[in-house]
Amino acid sequence: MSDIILHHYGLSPFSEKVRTTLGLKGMSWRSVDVAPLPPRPLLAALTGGYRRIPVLQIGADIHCDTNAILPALERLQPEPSIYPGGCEGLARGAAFGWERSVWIPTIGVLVHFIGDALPPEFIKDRKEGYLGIDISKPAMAPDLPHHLQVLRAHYGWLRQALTAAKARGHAFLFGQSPSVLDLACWQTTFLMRKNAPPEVDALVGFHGLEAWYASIAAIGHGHASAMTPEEALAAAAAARPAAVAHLRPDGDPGGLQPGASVVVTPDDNARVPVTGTLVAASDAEVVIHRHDPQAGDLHLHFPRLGFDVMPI
Ligand SMILES: N[C@@H](CCC(=O)N[C@@H](CS)C(=O)NCC(=O)O)C(=O)O
Repeated sequence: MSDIILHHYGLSPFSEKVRTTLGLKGMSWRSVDVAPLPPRPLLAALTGGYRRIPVLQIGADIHCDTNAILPALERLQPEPSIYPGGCEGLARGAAFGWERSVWIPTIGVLVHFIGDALPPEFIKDRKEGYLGIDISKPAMAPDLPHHLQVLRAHYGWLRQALTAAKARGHAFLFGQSPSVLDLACWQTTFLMRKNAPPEVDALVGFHGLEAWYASIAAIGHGHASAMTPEEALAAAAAARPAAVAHLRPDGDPGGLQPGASVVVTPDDNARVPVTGTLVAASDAEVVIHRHDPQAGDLHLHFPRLGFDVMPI
């Protein structure tokens, strides 16, 4: 089997969600460190321009967005499942909602504490190429009360759900191992708690969640060995995309047919369009083919949640 290659950087919490899933499943993987700021030319050759981090590569199959990456890892290594107790639909939906709702508020709270240390080029890049908003401390400060309300409301329902789970004898939301929802709630908290001083807990109403947080933090990252971006590109060029066995072969439930030219674009931020030919699609995932002069034939996998797939 081809290596499992993760393109990521240490400070990226969405990457931490993937690293922790690799740890949970006890997997061995290759680690390609990317710069926290573009340009990332060798990665762009694989992704067709999709700019967010992390990206998972398995040979010539490129999985963009953690909502495509975690299901790919689940198919490769089903145990322990990230959908304990058959929670897949509920956990996937709520995880999407959590990340959408708390991402900017989490950044707002973090900037309140560490904003003075952010380099100007980082603030410029995140405004122009990623979030579309100014995340400097003076620009975020007026929204702090609102951001705190959002986080308190979300940690409130998480605490309620975990208390009920504990009463059923579960350590995590749906059972004895973390679900995709636990991992999503955990990763944004990881960004905040790793980088802000301890008083952040009281500010956002994090109390009662410490043991749950610590159990996920203790999972670790599995077995990683370093790989260079050049080696990863060569691995893609030497491989062929895998046949798509997990999606229906008769096209998109919305009517797009295999062979159609499409453009796939995130619907929230870093809205770089990626063009290709539809290979297969379901309500959960779309796979497109593209040819890159350096990397060869590739299949790019995107989740449907959070992406627009349009014919061209
Ligand atoms: N929905 C995406 C979000 C990924 C995301 O926003 N990642 C951040 C890093 S944690 C990012 O790409 N930041 C801009 C960059 O690194 O270029 C996912 O689940 O993978």
